[in-house]
Amino acid sequence: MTKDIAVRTATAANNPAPRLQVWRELEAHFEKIKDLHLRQLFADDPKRGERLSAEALGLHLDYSKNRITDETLSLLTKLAHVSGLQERIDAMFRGEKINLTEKRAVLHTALRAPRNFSVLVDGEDVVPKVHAVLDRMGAFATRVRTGEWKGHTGKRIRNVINVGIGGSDLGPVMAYEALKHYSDRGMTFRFVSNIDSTDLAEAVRELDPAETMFVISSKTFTTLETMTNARSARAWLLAGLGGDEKSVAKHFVAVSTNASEVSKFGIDTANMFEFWDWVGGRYSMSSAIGLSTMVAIGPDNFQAMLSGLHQMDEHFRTTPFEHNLPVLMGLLALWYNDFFGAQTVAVLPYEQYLKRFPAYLQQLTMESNGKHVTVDGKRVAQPTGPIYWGEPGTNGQHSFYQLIHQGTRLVPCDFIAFCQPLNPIGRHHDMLFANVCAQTEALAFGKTLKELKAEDTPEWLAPHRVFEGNRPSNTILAERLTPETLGKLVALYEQSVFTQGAIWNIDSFDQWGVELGKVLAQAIIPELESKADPKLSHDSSTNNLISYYRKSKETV
Ligand code: G6Q
Repeated sequence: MTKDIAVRTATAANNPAPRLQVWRELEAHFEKIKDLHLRQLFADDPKRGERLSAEALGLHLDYSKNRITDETLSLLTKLAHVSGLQERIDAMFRGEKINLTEKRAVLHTALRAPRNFSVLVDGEDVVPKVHAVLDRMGAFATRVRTGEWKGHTGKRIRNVINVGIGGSDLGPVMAYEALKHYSDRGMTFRFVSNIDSTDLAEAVRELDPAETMFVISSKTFTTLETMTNARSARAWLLAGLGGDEKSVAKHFVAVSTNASEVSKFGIDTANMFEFWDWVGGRYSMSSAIGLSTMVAIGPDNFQAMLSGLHQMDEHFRTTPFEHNLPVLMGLLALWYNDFFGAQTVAVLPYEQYLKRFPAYLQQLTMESNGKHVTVDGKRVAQPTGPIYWGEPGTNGQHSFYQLIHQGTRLVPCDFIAFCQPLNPIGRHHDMLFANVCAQTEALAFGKTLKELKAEDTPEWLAPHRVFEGNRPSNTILAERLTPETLGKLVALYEQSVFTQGAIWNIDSFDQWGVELGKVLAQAIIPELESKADPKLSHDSSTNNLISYYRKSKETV
């Protein structure tokens, strides 16, 4: 599809008149209910907790502790309809080039489609290609895991280091940490992303090069950080293995869309795992970028994760908005962002293995929806992309929850919890789960001055101890954290991001905002490294910083 046709499709689906009309209705509705307290909403409807929850694919979403009424939900779903959300969903799954500024299809959903599916990109069914790569990854992962793949000296590989950044790092490291319980504990997995040499130095520390494999993960295979780290990793390996260039083939594999750059680097393309330009970096953990995850947890567990992703994709594609988990979550995030003026969403997993999940979500949500213009290049009319952040519970309770409970800002929260622990010890899990319930209860209902007085709290202290409540939260529950459940959770957030982006009518799949800094850095590197004093022509602040650094370097 050409850009013009694509723009027309997108704007036709987003005919501004009905959208604006519903937006006005929502504004009027917001004025009516903005001060309504969750205490009141629950008192008026004793069954609210059961009524305002949705169940799908083994995930339970309790959204009753949100500052909404039935009318809010019906207006929000109406907004989704008039914004052309369903048309956009269909266009994405059909392989249309909905990433308009990069003229690309957006088909991470094809990466987890079963073999019998068919997804056309420019007339070609991509599902057979996807499965061919998955099969090669499976065979490779099995060879490494069983020790059949030997390093240059004949030793088996025990350490795998993924070298990548952004989308080629955050998904793999999050998935590895999340599914560590299922990983091969006889092996070590590390992740290097930062161009700060400390990252690589610490990752290879105490490792035997003869037992170490590097997975160089880069869609473009030109990214400064990844290629610099890859070259230094190569030097480390050669230094440890007597400088024999032939060793590279046994200790380096590549995941990329760019075969010619892979081969220029010296990696045999027989050891390259391919993906395609219709996979965005932050949506790539289910592509070959997941190779290190697959080596860690094995092909069957990786398949289970893909199945979870696919199930949620299908739920998103086919379920009426009123019962559609990603749509509901997307609409609620938009409600707080655009009507209550909330600037952030806290994601609070009560599961230690999900410790990197908030960091992963930061890229997914903020790189996708941190946009200031619509698909047709006009300034957006509403704030877009809330800031996502978080930490695993219960740690957060002893630090930043104070602000969420008693501060002056509204911070909608997503609590994520599991009914069964992966490492049961004594009463830990009941205590953990009690904290989830207690926090959402305290946030919603708080503690009034009257209640404090009834407890004989001294008058001077009482205001400090008041919890106003009315702080909204979602609670997402699942039985236990499995590869399949992780897949469902990831797709839940991916598609919630899609929902929000579709309503704002923005391109959630480009990331021009990361480009400018990269270009400027390329100009500054030679100014830091040149022997002769460079002629600096930046602003006075940047010039000063460069001079300060150069002076410090001279003293070393
Ligand atoms: C994600 C972005 C970005 C990308 C990195 C790494 O959507 O595109 O985070 O993943 O810049 O890029 P390469 O994989 O090309 O090295």
